Amino acid sequence: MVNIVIFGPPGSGKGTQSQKIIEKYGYTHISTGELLRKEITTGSKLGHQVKDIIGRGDLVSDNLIIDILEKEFNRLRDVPGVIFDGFPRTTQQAQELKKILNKRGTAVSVMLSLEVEQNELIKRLLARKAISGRQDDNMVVIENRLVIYADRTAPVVEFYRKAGKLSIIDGSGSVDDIFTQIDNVLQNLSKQTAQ
Ligand code: B4P
Repeated sequence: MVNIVIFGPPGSGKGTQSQKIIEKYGYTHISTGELLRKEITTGSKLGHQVKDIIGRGDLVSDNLIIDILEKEFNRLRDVPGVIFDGFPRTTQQAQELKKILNKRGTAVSVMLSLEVEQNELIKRLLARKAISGRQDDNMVVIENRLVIYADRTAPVVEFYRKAGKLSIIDGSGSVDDIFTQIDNVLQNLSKQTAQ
């Protein structure tokens, strides 16, 4: 089973590139951001708990998100691959993901780290706000999300670098050009697995 961690700052295109991977490879997508937004939309207890946290651009607690992720992952049966989008976002989450996958006899195959300059990230998120109306896509909250990304999330790259799983992707071009880089990495991965 292929396990892809798609990683990068807010607006780096994790969701966009995940859709391209799904179209080509048929992998299952687990986006923790989408799972949380669904809870908010349905007005669940969990949704109420996380609404303000997401609205401020803060991270929800590790315990809460690890629990959500584990339940979602354990629901999957016989899938060829999984894309973890927006998880892990802290080193503790990365350690827990390793344990969750180990229990199923599998491991992270690759981390695709999308690198994009800050001005471009802000431009993309403000453009998305006009279409999606996402509560966390406004200038004040975007700035907080970027600070939190730098402080708490960016160090996760080192975890996967040390494990020899890191693949850096230039996330600044067109959607198709970025996907070409990702596709090359995934094709090499399947060649290695086939050997
Ligand atoms: P997410 O939903 O993961 O929010 P995100 O980081 O902004 O990523 P998203 O997928 O939306 O954006 P993308 O990079 O695809 O999380 C939301 C919140 O949930 C977090 O802030 C946090 O509070 C909470 N949360 C989620 N997971 C958590 C965890 N593990 N631990 C704790 N809290 C957690 O950017 C897409 C935008 O860029 C789109 O508008 C797209 O059209 C555009 N775009 C993409 N590629 C482009 C390109 N090449 N050129 C131009 N535009 C492009």
